[in-house]
Amino acid sequence: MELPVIDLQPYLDPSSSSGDDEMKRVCSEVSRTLSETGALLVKDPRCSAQDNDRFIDMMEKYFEQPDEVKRLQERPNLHYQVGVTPEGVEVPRSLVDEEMQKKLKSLPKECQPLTPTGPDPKWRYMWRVGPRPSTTRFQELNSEPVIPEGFPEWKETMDTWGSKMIAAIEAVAEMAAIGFGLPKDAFTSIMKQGPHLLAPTGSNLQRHGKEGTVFAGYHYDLNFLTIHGRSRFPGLSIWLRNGKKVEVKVPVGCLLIQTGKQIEWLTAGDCIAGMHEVVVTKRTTDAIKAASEENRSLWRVSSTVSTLIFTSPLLMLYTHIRGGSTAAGQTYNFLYRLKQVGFIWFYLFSSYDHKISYF
Ligand SMILES: O=C(O)CCC(=O)C(=O)O
Ligand SMILES: [Fe+2]
Repeated sequence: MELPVIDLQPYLDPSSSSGDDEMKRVCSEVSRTLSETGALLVKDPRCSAQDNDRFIDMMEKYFEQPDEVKRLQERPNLHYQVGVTPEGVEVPRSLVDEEMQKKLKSLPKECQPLTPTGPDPKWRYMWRVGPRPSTTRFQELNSEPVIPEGFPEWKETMDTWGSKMIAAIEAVAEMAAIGFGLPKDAFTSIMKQGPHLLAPTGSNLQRHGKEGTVFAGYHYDLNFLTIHGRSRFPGLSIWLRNGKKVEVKVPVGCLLIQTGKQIEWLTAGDCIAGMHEVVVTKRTTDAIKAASEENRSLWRVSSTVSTLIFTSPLLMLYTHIRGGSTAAGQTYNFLYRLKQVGFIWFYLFSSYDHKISYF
């Protein structure tokens, strides 16, 4: 299945669009696609392939350094919420969540994810993007950034790419809100000052390039929406709402957006958090071969940006009336809202924020 590519240009510059009806149709396509597939491909004229390349070039250079040099940016006392996370630290949910393991065994064989045997062998770098609140109960989420030595361009490159990706997400979030019949700023107003993260992964294909290696075990992202630029090495597969597994192909110059758990809570299940995994496939090994022949880096870098809803108790709920006006429908709505409040209570008040892992 090919995911549709949504061009954001007419939304960003309405003078180039063909009218209100067309705009509404595109917004409905955005919300419907997010709801049915948990993923969306977009083209944003503000995020060029060159911007993505500049960012990936720098991250390849960073990840190619010896492990002990990278470890100088490790901040385990801040639960890795800034700086580098070495390989072998992030544990995929499917390794520990028994309910998820049962569910995925019920999928048809060809749609089952690969079973991870341990923590993910990928590195990650966490860099906060955008303004932070001046006071916060969530110190780890708002800690000072870590800048590695020898990269004078680091801050500018990270901030530029990060804010461009967030701008793209904001446009999509507005379009999705319109498509869902909500106020245009329903999502963006509660994203302001959120602990958004530029969180690229780095996977060493020279060491772990064997077909079948699981870089990121089956999981969903614990955020509002995730956005990625195109990676130089394929390997990401997503699961559609109907359980079908799809290997994602991101065209050059396009961005991939995925639904996280927060949009599931906020829409009371109109969207569900998109399940995905990153595995070395035949397409990845072909790309490894081509890169080796051309003497290019064998680090697979993802330009992942994770956007989050502001960590404030003022989180709003948007529940659709899904069950209709019958008594059964109303009971369903009530139970769903109760479940949503429970989720959000857990998110805000449990000690879970101290052990946070967004991916
Ligand atoms: O490496 C990728 O392409 C995506 C990794 C991922 O799923 C994540 O960072 O949550
Ligand atoms: Fe993920």
